[in-house]
Amino acid sequence: MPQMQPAAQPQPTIDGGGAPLAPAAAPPGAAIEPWLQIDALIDRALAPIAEKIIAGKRLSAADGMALFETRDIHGLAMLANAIRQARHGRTAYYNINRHINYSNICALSCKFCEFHRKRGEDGAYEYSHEHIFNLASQAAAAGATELHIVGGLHPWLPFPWYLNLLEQLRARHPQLHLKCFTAIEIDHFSRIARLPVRDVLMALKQAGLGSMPGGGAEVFDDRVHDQVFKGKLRSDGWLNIHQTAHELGIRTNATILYGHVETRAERVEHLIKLRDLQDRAPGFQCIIPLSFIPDGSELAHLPGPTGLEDLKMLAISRLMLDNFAHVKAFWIMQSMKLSQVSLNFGVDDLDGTVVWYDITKREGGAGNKHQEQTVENIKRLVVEAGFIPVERDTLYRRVIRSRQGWCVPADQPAAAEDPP
Ligand code: V47
Repeated sequence: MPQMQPAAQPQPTIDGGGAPLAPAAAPPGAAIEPWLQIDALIDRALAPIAEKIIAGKRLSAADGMALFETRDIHGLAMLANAIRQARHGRTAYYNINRHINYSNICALSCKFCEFHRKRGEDGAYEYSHEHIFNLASQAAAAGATELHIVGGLHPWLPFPWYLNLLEQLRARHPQLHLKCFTAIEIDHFSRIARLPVRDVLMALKQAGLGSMPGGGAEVFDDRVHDQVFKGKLRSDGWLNIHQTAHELGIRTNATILYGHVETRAERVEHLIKLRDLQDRAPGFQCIIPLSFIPDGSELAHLPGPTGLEDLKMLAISRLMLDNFAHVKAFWIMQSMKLSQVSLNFGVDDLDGTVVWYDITKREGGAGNKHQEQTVENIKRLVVEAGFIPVERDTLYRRVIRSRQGWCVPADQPAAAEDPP
């Protein structure tokens, strides 16, 4: 049993220090081959893709489209699973975390979002620092390793409010990893503080920011942008902010919000843009494909993705993003039942216990935002699916628990690389 010590959080520095990250390299063909039987593919259009995967060759946009068009769902699962298996074996990750959505007051009014409110509007809320500290204390007492903190683009909170929040959280709970603020919020801070994005990120890092979540990416396409989230940061802005974060040694996640007005070709382009950035400036830890939940949004007339489309999106993310270590199913969006199934479609991470989630709720549950998984339930579902549950921290290091608390053994590789 390793000695219990406080988990080593990335040391905040303002110079962006830390070892440069290597891209999470694709596993060699030899590791993949035992899991891929080309003869078992019913859709022969998948055979050349399987050969590319075995040869360690990168998939093209046309391959991505062929994968979306196939009806051979078992063949698709086999391809995605071969990569998952070679990278992670039977491990399925989860974490003990807590989402805190500090305010739903937002300068934007994206059509897909049921969360945003204007000042004074029914249901508008804004947490005080004290309230957030209480939530953080509850999270720490419940054994959480991570706080995931995001909110709307609040029109009048000043930048020091956010810096102060991180500083005080870090002082109170040095062991908790602070994964906070999407690129959209970072862009907003840069405007309100009249500071370049790099300076904003350096100040947040110094205040205690551990990493950035992947939200706000939506779909990297101007047509979709103008139709559904006009006014929001465009794709080049989102990608530049993540690139700057990576250059400063801040790890980030990536998302795609699918199943509304975008085409499959636009999804494939989105994934390729993420893959290109990961080549240029490695630092993404995982992709989280977010299944659009229409309820309560301005797009409530749309049906939202089917279960099969969810599985395809997760599997194709695994296949196209050969330089991403992890694919996460966020059970809030995909449902826990489908997330369990997705472990056999390339997914290796189920995110966390979550507890409260204000942004969306499936099946018309708006109003009741208590959305929690117990560790026992996550483990039960993982084991039933044939995998080994492994608790990770935000940087994908194994967490060891004892009666004294939790720790991450010091000899583990850091984010973006695979644990042994
Ligand atoms: O940015 C908003 C999306 C995102 C809806 O980085 C919706 O570890 C579906 O980014 N239906 C926030 N999605 C969630 C997010 C996230 C979640 C879990 C883990 C991580 C991580 C990141 O949710 C938003 C937006 O893209 N969203 N409305 C909706 N109706």
